[in-house]
Amino acid sequence: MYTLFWSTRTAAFMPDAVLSLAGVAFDRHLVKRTNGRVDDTEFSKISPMQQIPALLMPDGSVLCESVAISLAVAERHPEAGVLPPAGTQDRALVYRWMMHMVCNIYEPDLRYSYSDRYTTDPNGQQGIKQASAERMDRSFDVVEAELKDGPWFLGDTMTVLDIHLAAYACWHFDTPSLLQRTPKIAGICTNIRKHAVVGPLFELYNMRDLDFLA
Ligand SMILES: N[C@@H](CCC(=O)N[C@@H](CS)C(=O)NCC(=O)O)C(=O)O
Repeated sequence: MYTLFWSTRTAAFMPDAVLSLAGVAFDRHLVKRTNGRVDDTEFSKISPMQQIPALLMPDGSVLCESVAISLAVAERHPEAGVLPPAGTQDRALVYRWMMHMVCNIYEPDLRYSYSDRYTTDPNGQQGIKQASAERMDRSFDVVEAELKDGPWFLGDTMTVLDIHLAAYACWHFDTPSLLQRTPKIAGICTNIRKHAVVGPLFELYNMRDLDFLA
C-alpha cells in the first residue's frame, strides 16, 4: 500500500491524480503546516527537505520530488494511461516539459511564495517576488507558444503534463489574467477540471482557481 504525504494546495495534487487514475489503493497522510510552512518534526524523517509531497512505497522506501513521484507512479502503473511509451518522441517531450515546468514555473512560484528564503537582504523580498513573477509568466508563455491544437498538451491523449500544467496554473498569483493571455493553456485547464477522476481532486486540494472556467 502507498502512503502519500499531502496537504491542500501542494504538489501532492499531481501524484495523487496519477495514483487515482491508476485505481491503486493508497492512504493520504496530512502533513501539518503553519502559515503555509511545514511544521511537523516527524515529517523530516520522511522528507529531508521537509517538502510536500513524499510517497511511502509499498516496499517501505520513500520517494520525494513531485516530478519524480508522478513519473515513477505513471511508469509502475501504465493503467493510469498518462505516460507515452518508453523510447517514443512523446515520452521525450514529457521529460522536456516536466523539466521546463518544474524549473521555470514551479521553482519561481516557490521563490514568489517563500521569498524570504531566497535573500539575506531584509529589503530584497519585493525584488525577488517581481523577478519570479516575470520568470513564471515568460515560462508559461513558452508553453503556450509550443502547444498545438489540443485538446491536451501532447494532442489527443491526456498525460502527466496536463496534470502538472493545470496545478501550476492554479498556483499562479493571478490565474484569470494568466489564462486570458494563454487560451491554449486555458483549454487544457478546462478539460482537466471536467475530468471524471482528476476533477474532484481540485476540491479536495482546495484548488478552486479554475472554477471560473466552467
Ligand atoms: N521540488 C519539490 C518542491 C516541493 C515543495 O516546495 N512543496 C511545497 C508545497 S507545494 C512545500 O512543501 N512547502 C512547505 C514548506 O516549504 O515549508 C517538489 O517538486 O516536490
